[in-house]
Amino acid sequence: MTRRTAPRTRRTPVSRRTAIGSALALTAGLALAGCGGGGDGHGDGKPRLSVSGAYMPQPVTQDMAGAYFVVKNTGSTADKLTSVTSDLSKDITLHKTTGNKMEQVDSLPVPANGELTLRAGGNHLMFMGLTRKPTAGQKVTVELHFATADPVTVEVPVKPADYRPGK
Ligand SMILES: [Cu+2]
Repeated sequence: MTRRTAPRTRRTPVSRRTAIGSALALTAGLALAGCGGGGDGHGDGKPRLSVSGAYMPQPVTQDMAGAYFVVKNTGSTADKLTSVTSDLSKDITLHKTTGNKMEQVDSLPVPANGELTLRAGGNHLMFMGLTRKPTAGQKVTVELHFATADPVTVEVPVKPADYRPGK
């Protein structure tokens, strides 16, 4: 990718060819790392999103609930989570937490070849004015909307209020 791998200092033809060869190998390696093994259309410049680890702690009241998940992007283009819809609430907002203060944001970034993580004490969804009170064992259907990628529908399992992933 960079010229730095092929310095222009005194080179014989043989070593120059070697340097060019390494540069090509490096470029191919980067292209492979960027595709993330996501099937066809490598390098098409689109975000490739998948959602995992979703859960909603059983809300204490019908006033408010939160939800967490991870959005993985194996594409080489960044995206943004811009809104969420669900039949559970007409008022769903995106929040980030800085220190112990949470604030509403217009979007949450999904980096290229990276992840957006929503977790307790960090980024989260906030559902206000619930249409029902979900209980552990049920599922809540939410649709995630992104700036670029198509919407993703997620069946979010409702967990006990004190549930923490990996415990
Ligand atoms: Cu919040």
